[in-house]
Amino acid sequence: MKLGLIAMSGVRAYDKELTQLGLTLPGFVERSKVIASLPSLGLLTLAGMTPHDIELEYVEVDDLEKLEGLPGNFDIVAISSFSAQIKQAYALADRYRAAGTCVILGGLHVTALPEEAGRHADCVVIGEGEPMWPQVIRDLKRNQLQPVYDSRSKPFDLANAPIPRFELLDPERYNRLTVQTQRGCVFDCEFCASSIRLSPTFKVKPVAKVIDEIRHIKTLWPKAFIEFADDNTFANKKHGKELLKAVNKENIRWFTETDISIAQDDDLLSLMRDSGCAQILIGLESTSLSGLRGLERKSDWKAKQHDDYFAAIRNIQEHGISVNGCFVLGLDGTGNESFRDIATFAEESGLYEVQITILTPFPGTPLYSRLEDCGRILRKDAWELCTLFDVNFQPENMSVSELEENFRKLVRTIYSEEATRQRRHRFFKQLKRQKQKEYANRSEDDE
Ligand code: B12
Repeated sequence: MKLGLIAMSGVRAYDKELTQLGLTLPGFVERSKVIASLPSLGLLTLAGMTPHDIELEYVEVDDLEKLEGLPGNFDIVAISSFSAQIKQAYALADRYRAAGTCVILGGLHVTALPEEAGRHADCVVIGEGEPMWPQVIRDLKRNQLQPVYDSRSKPFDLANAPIPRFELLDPERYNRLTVQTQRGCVFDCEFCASSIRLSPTFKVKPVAKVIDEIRHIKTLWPKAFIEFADDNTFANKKHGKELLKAVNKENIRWFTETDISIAQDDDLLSLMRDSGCAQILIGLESTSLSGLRGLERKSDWKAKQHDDYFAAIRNIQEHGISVNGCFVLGLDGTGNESFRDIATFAEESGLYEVQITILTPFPGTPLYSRLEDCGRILRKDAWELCTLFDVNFQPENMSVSELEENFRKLVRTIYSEEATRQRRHRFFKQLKRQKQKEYANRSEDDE
């Protein structure tokens, strides 16, 4: 039996003008080039649970239009799904089925809309893949594959996580590899379309397991750069510190996403720096309190952090860790002033890097339901717009074209060569000042 693991791997923005603009801006291109080379950890994880009598091949499909014929000669294909490329995934699935190949669909989009996905597959898997995959394989072998497997009532313990089969990848093609250390989140942000939609409860992977994965990667890529495929790596500070102490011995460079509360823990920050942290990405979301209010639905946590943003960024960066601060444009409670405010904040806060995206109602999110209920979704089922760079909702305090046009302008401002250079320069100057201060303090202590 030959099983093809198929990841859709293209997409940046649907808006052609923005794509064109992105191609000419150094800061914008840098990050997209780097991350575009990440493989599908979801599929490699399932591969790690697939018995060895099943032959496996990992394939990435970027653009269906450029595809001649169908990749591989597979009996079954397992296709992963994000919303932005789901229509291409469905078209590919339809082609495979027409050619007699059995199609299994799973992933974030399929979990949000299993009925839609079911129209293009022999089988859909809802939720985390691991709890159901052994049964899917058993049923496949017995020729008794079911149309739907739902893992939502079978939460997966990450202590049982398999080692992803990174050896299926072409070592020449990848320079960064992902490792997941946790799933779900302690917060509940209205727009979040990430692993909380698969695993509503927050859970962490045992540190020893994470290290096993890193070591496996190092056998294949001795100088691997690791990106933790987490939503909030340091939500659990105790686990985070244990993890960092172990990572410290692995001699790697790594990147991750987390929240601003790390700024209150100097020990954690020192451990991050010492263990090879290259940069962290933090969702600041908005520079204004009115933009932050109501975003986090459990305790309005994001709004409560607003007053500490500057001090927090300073403290993290003074530890030698550069911060990529992320902002969402088009949030309720924000208007046309928000574009200028973000540009000013980027300058005054000393942020090393800035990421801006457009508020995106992904299917299955509370944001989507709310906007749909008030008739604010512009195009129903237009999942190709779920790129984080395209507008598919009616903003509260600006027109759609104002959001689009001002977003493009802000992209030009923030990612211009000069602004990017200045951000880098400010960061390194700040770092130098901090080192001098530490040196002076140490000398005083010695005297
Ligand atoms: C790494 C990453 C990427 C990589 C790799 C993508 C890939 N092929 O896997 C790259 C850089 C290529 C990428 C691209 C994009 N990304 Co991205 N990315 C991530 C990131 C950081 C981690 C994803 C990850 O590895 N998770 C861990 C794995 C284990 O989870 P998983 O893939 O969900 O798989 C599990 C289940 O879903 C299931 N499963 C998955 N597939 C299948 C298939 C079958 C058959 C079965 C049975 C089960 C199954 O089993 C797995 C184990 O439980 C997340 C954010 C985050 N912190 O999670 C964003 C995220 C997934 N990306 C996102 C977006 C928007 C994009 C882009 C549209 C950006 C853009 N403008 O181009 C593109 C879309 C590309 C596409 N194909 O459509 C959104 C997607 C939201 C959504 N619901 O669609 C996320 C959640 C970030 C966000 N801001 O919300 N991304």
